[in-house]
Amino acid sequence: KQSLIEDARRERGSAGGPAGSPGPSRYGDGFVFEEKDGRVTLNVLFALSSEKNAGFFKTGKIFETFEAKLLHIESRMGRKCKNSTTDLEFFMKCEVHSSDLDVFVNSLKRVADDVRCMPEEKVPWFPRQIKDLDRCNMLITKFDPDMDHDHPGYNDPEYRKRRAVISELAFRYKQRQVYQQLRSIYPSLACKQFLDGLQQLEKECGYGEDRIPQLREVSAFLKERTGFQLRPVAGLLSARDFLASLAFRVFQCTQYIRHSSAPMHSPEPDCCHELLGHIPMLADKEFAQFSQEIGLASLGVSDEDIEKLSTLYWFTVEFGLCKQNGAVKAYGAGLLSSYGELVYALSNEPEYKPFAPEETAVQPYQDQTYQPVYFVSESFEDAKMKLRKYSANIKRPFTVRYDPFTCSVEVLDQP
Ligand code: HBI
Ligand code: NLE
Ligand code: FE
Repeated sequence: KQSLIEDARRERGSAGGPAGSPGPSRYGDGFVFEEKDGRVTLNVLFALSSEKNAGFFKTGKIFETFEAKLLHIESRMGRKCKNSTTDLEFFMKCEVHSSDLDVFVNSLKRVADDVRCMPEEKVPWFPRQIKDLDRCNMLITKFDPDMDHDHPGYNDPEYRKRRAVISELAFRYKQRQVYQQLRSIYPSLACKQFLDGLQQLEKECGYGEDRIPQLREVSAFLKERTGFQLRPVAGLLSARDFLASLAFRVFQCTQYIRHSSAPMHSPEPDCCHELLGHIPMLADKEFAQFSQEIGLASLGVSDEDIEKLSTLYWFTVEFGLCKQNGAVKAYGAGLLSSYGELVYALSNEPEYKPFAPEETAVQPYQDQTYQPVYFVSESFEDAKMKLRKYSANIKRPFTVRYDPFTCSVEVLDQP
């Protein structure tokens, strides 16, 4: 694990002093240090594992040897390393002879870990955008139950463990990454219907990088556009149950979010997938109609037909590509919610086949990682028509009809 200080500083990208200032001096990391009367002021960051605390006194010796003038010192508990010892992290501001800079830092590197050295910043870094707050993560540990002997929880290991789990979550919180990254590539890679839907959602439904909208508000939005409504579901449903809900214009939505260590792809559906992948498409009238038809076609059919329908659903609603204005665009939700796969699918790497329901329905698919093959339809409308025709031809000893007034399915036995 990287130390927090390093993390924060590196991301902040500390810059050197302005070029052309009196006698700039360089240190190996490429920073420019401002020299004044033969001395430079620098910030040094380093970590010492708690097992070898003696290291601290060794660093002290180095400061002494180089006649460093200490200006400021902070220390704090670092995060647990892999070997489960805890680092103590130090932050020191000091002044040394310019000519000693290299040797000084290298000496420190011999006794401490994660040594980083950078010039004193003229103006302290500060956040410019809400997303920069991800980097405002410098903790003050004065009242931390791990550090403060007087803390009521100091002697309660269970309490401290729980606190540590919660802290870890807070540290990993990267609020806007998924939305921002995807949003930036949609205009060039997503189909028109999707872009229209997303724009409406941003305008009228509070979509944006700052918040994850509630199921209830998105459901109300969709209901007004296309009559679709959302209901919460705990996880992956059987294909039969999942498709059946579409017959009623009900879309089953997961509530949880993908793990923050893999924001760009998740093999299972999560709220990013539902909200960014599916919802904008379900705001399109024709697409909504088409989704309900797949649902109606699935009611009461054999397991083999469910398997085929769900494969078709997979290569269209989830991973479908279509031509638009001479270019290939994505309309599948599984693509539109995964930065990694969206870029991959529209690169030269994967194989493309023309969408043809009979063939597509028996294509083996991949649900762990990116698809090796995608089906491209001549147009968005073409995919809908072909799939509609396929669905209508599935044999059943009865027909079904949806009654929108009672929101129920009528079953008519065939003579
Ligand atoms: N369940 N919750 C949920 N979300 C899905 O997207 C989903 C599912 N179960 C099955 C499934 N998708 C696929 O098999 C489709 O191809 C039907
Ligand atoms: N791979 C998609 C994503 O990362 O959002 C989810 C696919 C769910 C079928
Ligand atoms: Fe999905």
